[in-house]
Amino acid sequence: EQQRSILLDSSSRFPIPSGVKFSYGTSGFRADASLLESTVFRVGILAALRSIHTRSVIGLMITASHNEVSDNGVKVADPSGGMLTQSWEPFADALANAPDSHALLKLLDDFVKEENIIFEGVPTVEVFLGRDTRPSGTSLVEAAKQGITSIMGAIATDMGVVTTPQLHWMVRSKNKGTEASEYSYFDQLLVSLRCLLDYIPQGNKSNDVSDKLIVDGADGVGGEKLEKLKTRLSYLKIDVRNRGDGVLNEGVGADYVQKEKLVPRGFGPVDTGIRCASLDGDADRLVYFSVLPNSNKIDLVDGDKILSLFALFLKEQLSILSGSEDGKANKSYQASLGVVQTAYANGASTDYLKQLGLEVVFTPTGVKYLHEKAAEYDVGIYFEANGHGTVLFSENILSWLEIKSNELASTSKDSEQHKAALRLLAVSKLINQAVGDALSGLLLVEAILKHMDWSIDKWSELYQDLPSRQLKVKVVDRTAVITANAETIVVRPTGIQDAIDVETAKYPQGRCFIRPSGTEDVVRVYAEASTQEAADSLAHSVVKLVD
Ligand code: NG1
Ligand code: ZN
Repeated sequence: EQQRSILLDSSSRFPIPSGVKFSYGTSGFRADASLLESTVFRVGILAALRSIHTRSVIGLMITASHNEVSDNGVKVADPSGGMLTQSWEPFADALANAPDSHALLKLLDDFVKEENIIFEGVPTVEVFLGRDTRPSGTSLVEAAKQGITSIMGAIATDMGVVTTPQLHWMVRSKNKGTEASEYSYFDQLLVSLRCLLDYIPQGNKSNDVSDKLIVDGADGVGGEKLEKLKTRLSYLKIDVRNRGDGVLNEGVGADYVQKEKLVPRGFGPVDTGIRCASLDGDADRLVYFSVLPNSNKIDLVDGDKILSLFALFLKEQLSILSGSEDGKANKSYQASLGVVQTAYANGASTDYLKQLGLEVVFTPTGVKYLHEKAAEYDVGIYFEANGHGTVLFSENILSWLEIKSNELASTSKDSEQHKAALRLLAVSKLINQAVGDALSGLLLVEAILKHMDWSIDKWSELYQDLPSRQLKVKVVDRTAVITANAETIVVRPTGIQDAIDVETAKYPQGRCFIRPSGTEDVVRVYAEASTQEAADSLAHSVVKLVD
């Protein structure tokens, strides 16, 4: 009874705006910030219930990532630090759209029964709150707090302005019983980076790889955090630009750089020859680039190439480890290595990875799908072309690596095998195990380039991207488009796929697909072909089919 009146009272302070339908897409709820208070309040309730149900810390992040500054969004991190379980998404949708307090209470009642959420005997549970630098974040955090604390027994812990991956990392760390502060996050990154640098092959005199790096912070939280991290980093000389003085994501950031293939604001021809990287607004995406001479165009090194670099390095380390000193294969453990991409991966990257002998699998767009797939391997690497991705290590391989490295430390310390084991362990700590993380990804890229003694040009030349074009079409109802085979084929409306096939067949190396966006009211069109003109023309002709 007391619980009911608290809920009725608090929810009446957050009426839902009329005429809006909220949907928990691939990255939570997103909308114009002015529409989101009731949604965030309700997600606060959901996070508290999830926390009670799992008896664990849950995360609630307020961000709209690479979207414009006037937008905002909210998403939930599960106990492992990963995305909210998909089975709760329909509840999230229903909750966000409940017309009034009474409907809300009824929904909550039903869901608590259905999921069998037990309140008795629960110690106080905790929800970690984080937000990016959007001005609307402060009032939305307040709404979230009200939602969380309207569930008896739940408390909110405000982590302040953090990157999305930091919050996910903190949730994971806390639930593992380790420290969850920003300081300990930086510590873990720096210690594991140090380890990788300590085991750089002798003889790499780094003639090729400079220690100079320029980073575009997208005028968001990433630049600010990198500035802090930088003060504890002796190896690299990082020049952080777009640290928050300009407008968030406007002509800056990983999304802009990857889609437009142009230098972000604050960069120009003077930067030619220097390795550059770009983060997105909440620092969970990372791309690299170099500025082409005398122009504002760039040579883009996207998520697919970051993935290729990681795959190459990890494959090498695993094979050093599995070959024994006398040349016979070590039978004690055969680690599975898998690579996960989406249909947006450049065709040339997929060819390259397969030619390395790697297993490449595809999932629909959205990190929750890629993450889930990658978790099936001992070492699973996933990346979206836009720069979101990470490397997951299974519990099995981690414990095997621990045992193996201890064993090697006593039998053959400093052997190549011993070093490979230590490097792999270091990668598992450096790269965020919860979610794609631009800061940890950046440090891993830097360590591997140093290890390989590669310049960004050498890295970029691993393979040549096929020219591509991405367009979007505003539609009345994007849910009318239904796809199959990891979004490569349209099943409804009928007839469209045949028409796309006819267009695609006109172009050498042509590939094209359409899918409804999970974050915007649009249908996206992607086309690839042997020349830029051909890719553009294919994309435009398919746009006409959708319109
Ligand atoms: P949608 O709007 O579903 O295409 C976009 C990105 C995804 C993912 C989400 C979450 C593209 C083509 N799509 O999703 O990869 O990053 O945003 O932010 O880049
Ligand atoms: Zn992001």
